[in-house]
Amino acid sequence: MKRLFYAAIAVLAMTLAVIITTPQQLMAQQPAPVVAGKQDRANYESSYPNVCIPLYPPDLDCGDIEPRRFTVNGDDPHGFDGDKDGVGCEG
Ligand SMILES: [Ca+2]
Repeated sequence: MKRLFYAAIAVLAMTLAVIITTPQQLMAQQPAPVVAGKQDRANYESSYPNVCIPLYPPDLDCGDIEPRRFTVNGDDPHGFDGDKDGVGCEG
């Protein structure tokens, strides 16, 4: 009878551990969003509407960021679109 009691406690503890850790693991596996929500856009340069590029300054170069061939509008404060064709970091 004691063995059954300890087995039940062990199963209960394992079940609780799965319930407690599963949501954290799911959240950790989700990739970071490439495009921020509207309320988050204030922290990023508006010249690059499809990617999250930090505000200028500091000045960033293409080697400092991951995105390639993204839309560039307006004044392009980081200078990602050297040939002014509206596409940043083409190289
Ligand atoms: Ca360009």
